[in-house]
Amino acid sequence: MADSLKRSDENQEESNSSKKLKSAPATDKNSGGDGPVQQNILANFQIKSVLRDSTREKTIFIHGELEDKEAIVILEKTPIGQDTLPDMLKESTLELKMKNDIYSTYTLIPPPRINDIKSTVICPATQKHVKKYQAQDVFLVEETEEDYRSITLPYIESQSFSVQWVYNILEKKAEADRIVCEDPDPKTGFVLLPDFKWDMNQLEDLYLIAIVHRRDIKSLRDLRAEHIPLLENIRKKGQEGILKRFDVPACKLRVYLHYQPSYYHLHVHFTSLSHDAPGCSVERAHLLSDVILNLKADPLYYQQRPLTFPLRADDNLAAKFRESGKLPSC
Ligand code: M7G
Repeated sequence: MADSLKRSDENQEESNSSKKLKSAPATDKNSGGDGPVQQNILANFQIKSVLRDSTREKTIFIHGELEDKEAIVILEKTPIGQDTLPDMLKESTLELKMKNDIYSTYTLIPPPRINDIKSTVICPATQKHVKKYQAQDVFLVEETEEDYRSITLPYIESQSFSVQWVYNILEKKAEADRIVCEDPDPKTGFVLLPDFKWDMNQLEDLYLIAIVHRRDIKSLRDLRAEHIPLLENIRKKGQEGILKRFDVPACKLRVYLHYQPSYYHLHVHFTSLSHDAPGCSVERAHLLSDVILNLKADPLYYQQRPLTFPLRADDNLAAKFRESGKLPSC
């Protein structure tokens, strides 16, 4: 049953370890899912502003203060999921909202244990985090090789997000028990683990990331033909690891890189094809298979070709492109 975390008997061992991963306590080394009930730190969260309230994504992004530190809190209504359906239908209370001919609408109030809200806390948050989650106009930019050298690269070097969380994962200082598979090879190796956007409650919104061990590749722009073995290794072992652990075959996975990424340490996104994951649209996502083919056809494809990507109006990189006359001030 591919659309559920339930798996076949021969995969039961991995299934158990996947459940263990969910029920492990949330410590620094170990930040797995259904951990012990914690003191509700959010009770003291002082709301400053709602950055974005997406009714489509059923997600609200809030900026505020937590223990005198700037913080972002993201609250997301989780998908219902097929596994909880029977309990939900049996155990909920139902309030009639309206009835007209054959049509009726209700508010269904499920019991708390199947009514969870995925909550992400970033604290201390920087101004850049605040901007990342704020609703904004977006513009497309076409970046040439020269633009990358003179505008984007200096920007990345001066003000990109810290990738300390990435190093913590690679050095097993955080999320160590969430690792799905790892290849330790310093040149072609990587760590595959659940993305923090995925609560691991159901496979419908499966989302993992493969983070490379080597630290010299910032993004798609740095990829050359010499990196093909690394990329092929990530694709092959990443797909195998996901099949083994979650029983989801390669043909149901969308495997891609972002350009521009938020974090400039090479990583690859693995999402369920059925999930409309944030950032999987054509202006930002580059399918790993296409990237490999492009590099085989032209070893310097990503160094020399103009690359198009979206930028938010208030992004500092957008300001740099505007200053260079590359982005209209509309
Ligand atoms: P990206 O393409 O650099 O940027 O992807 P995006 O966030 O705009 O998509 C980085 C990916 O890493 C995203 O999918 C994040 O959700 C994920 N991510 C970010 N952080 C800080 C963490 C983390 O601490 N742990 C895990 N597991 N994933 C993270």
